[in-house]
Amino acid sequence: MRVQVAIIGAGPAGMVLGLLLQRAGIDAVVLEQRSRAYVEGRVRAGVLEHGTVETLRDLAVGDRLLVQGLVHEGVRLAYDGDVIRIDLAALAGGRTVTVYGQQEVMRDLFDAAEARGLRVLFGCEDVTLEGLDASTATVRWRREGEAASLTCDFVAGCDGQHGASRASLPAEALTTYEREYPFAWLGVLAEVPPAAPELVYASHARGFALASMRSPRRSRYYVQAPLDTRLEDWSDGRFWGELEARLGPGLAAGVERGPSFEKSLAPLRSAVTEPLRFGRLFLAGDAAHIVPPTGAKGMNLAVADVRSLARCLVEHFRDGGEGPLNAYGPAALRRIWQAERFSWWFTRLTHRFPDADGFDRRLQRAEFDELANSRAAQAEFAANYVGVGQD
Ligand code: RFL
Ligand code: PHB
Repeated sequence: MRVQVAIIGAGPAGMVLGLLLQRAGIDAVVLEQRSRAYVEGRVRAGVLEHGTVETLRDLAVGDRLLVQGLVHEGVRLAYDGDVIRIDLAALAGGRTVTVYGQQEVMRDLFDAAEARGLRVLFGCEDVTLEGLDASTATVRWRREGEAASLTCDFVAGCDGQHGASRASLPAEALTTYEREYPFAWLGVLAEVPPAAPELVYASHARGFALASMRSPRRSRYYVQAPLDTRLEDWSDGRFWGELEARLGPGLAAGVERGPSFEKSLAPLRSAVTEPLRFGRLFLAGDAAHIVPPTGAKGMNLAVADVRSLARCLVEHFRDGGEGPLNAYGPAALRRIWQAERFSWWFTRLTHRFPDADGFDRRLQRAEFDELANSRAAQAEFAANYVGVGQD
């Protein structure tokens, strides 16, 4: 098989890129290690930035999103039970965010790929890349026990945090800048109405909590927990009790308890790998960077990356030359570092760090008060939350 672009990974980055390239008449194939059911079943992101919604609409995969997505014009922050509301729409020029689960996004993308004939090969194991510094790259894999390969002009590494693309490069070609956080998020899904009509990010002496949702009848809640947390130690009763304590009495009154049907632990990490291009390989999405989920940026950054990458590849195939190919990384990295900065700052503001003392706690409070009282601080928060700099 010979294609113009081989895309490794069928997460949000790989699938949006595949559909964008296909629309531009570029021959692309997506190689995914797992099954469609597995990728669609992963409970992950919930908040789509304005720019992500626009991209999905523009790709004509937004019909269900426009009907079922919950448009949020504001978001709430709580500090030891005191609550402020950031009016995103008023402060960010009418831009809002939309609550729509990543599982739903994936279903829409896979349905569109199937309907439009974009080739997505699931169950591709042992993917290896060769010839990234030659004139043609080769991708090899095994599927249902059979060895297979293709040649291509470019490879898009969209295979997430633990994928094969980045790992296949010589260590000296890349630098990873990173921060690990000494805690994780324990998340649950429950078939109960959300505690509040908008998301609540809560900082409390006991630790961080987040009240989110998937629909008017389905809630998604998180509490900060130690990295070595064992899920079996967290009964539903313990989870609800901890969540309510951290949200504070006002918000806790709105929490409806119910059985959880999903419980998971996600460690927090910030990381960026540079550069984003190595010869014929481009990195995009979680394969290139990780943000802690506090800013809800991960999937949005992945979509923003591939929107830029698609534009650069289309320009290259149309006009030739290296210019567009070299433009991708630097522009994407500026946007990525803005999201890294915001996610790191917001994590630091809202989480309890094990080595923090009274001084740190008072600084957090002062920063929260600044957000409560300063329209300028709120405007900066709103601009970052709805998404900065779609290039
Ligand atoms: P993905 O989604 O990880 O997809 C990569 C795909 O590549 C496949 N793969 C391989 N395929 C072939 N060969 C290999 N060797 C391969 N290795 C891996 C994988 O099976 C997978 O299908 O990366 P992508 O496309 O870059 O998308 C990134 C987003 O999924 C991620 O950033 C978000 O889920 C992060 N995230 C959030 N993002 C938001 O924008 N808003 C949120 O509210 C939000 N909340 C979250 C989150 C992530 C969380 N966790 C679990 C880390 C909340 C949580 C708890
Ligand atoms: C979610 O609903 O899963 C969610 C919402 C906001 C975040 C992270 C996750 O910042």
